[in-house]
Amino acid sequence: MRLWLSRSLRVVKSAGVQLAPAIVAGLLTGAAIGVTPHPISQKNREFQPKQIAIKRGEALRFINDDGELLHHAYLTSATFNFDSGDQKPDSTFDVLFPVIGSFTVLCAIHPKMKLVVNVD
Ligand SMILES: [Cu+2]
Repeated sequence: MRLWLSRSLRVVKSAGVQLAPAIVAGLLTGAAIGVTPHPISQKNREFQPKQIAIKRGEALRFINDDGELLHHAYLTSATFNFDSGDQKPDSTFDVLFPVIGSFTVLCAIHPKMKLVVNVD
């Protein structure tokens, strides 16, 4: 990884001033895959997106961006569980999905909130 990166950076350096910023941005995005959590909004008492496909080992970031409301994301299944507890406004909660499967995340406070997570 380090070798690949330094070789790529040399390419960026020789690509000239105008092209360099775009290439560097692409490199950073590529390096972040697998570590940057996928954001999940909870505005208006809805998970947004309502469905998401991720790879095993990736994470979701539940953002309470819903004014003064509390949320409380949880998942119960045979292979994987989590429970955020009551989530305060303007806070985030990250969950890494370590197993493959199709999961439904619910909110303990708002029964209509539903998020389907497909992990492969
Ligand atoms: Cu909620």
